[in-house]
Amino acid sequence: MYTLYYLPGACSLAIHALINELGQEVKLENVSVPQGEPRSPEFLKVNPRGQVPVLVDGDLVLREGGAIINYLLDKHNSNMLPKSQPERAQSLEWLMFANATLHPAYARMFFINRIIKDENAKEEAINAGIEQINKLWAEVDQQLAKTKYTCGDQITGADILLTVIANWIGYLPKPVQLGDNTKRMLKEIINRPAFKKALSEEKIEYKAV
Ligand SMILES: N[C@@H](CCC(=O)N[C@@H](CS)C(=O)NCC(=O)O)C(=O)O
Repeated sequence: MYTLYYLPGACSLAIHALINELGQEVKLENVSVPQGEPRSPEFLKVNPRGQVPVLVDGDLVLREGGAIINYLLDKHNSNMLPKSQPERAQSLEWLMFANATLHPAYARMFFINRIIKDENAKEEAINAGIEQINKLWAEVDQQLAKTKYTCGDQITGADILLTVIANWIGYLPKPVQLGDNTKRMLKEIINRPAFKKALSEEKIEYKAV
């Protein structure tokens, strides 16, 4: 059985939903602590960065979401990681887009109040950051105007992670714009039984669509 260290609604929700998609059993470890308090010493031993997701599979401990998604889909021979090229490379490109480009763009906005104290500088940084996020979602929307999912007719891990990130609206200082094609895909994914189960197990409401 897998163990997944998670924070409700965080990027770890994508791993949780994928484990459900794959029909695998998982022991869920919620690492939430009251605001301002450090993570538990037990969890910091598992991940000194104190971040989720962490997946434990026997002796293997993985601490990066993109690697965990790739590992799970590959191990279980899932169609959500295409077998042939160029689809496989494109699915990894979209996964990295979600994990390494869109996710950090959100993270910069989450911590802005802590980092910038000057109000004018903060306003400028927020406007620039939200504009960047809107541009990234516009890229997703342009792709989804052509294809059902980011990589064509087959849903991939990237689509699940994008669906999780889109729901972080409540943590942003200003609203972001999601296009109609994006909303269409999000609605479809949140109605998948595996995604619904993960939301309900983490007691998370989906508010992006
Ligand atoms: N590069 C890491 C980043 C993980 C990350 O930023 N996790 C966030 C949740 S989405 C987290 O644990 N935040 C709490 C914290 O940093 O203390 C990955 O993609 O797995």
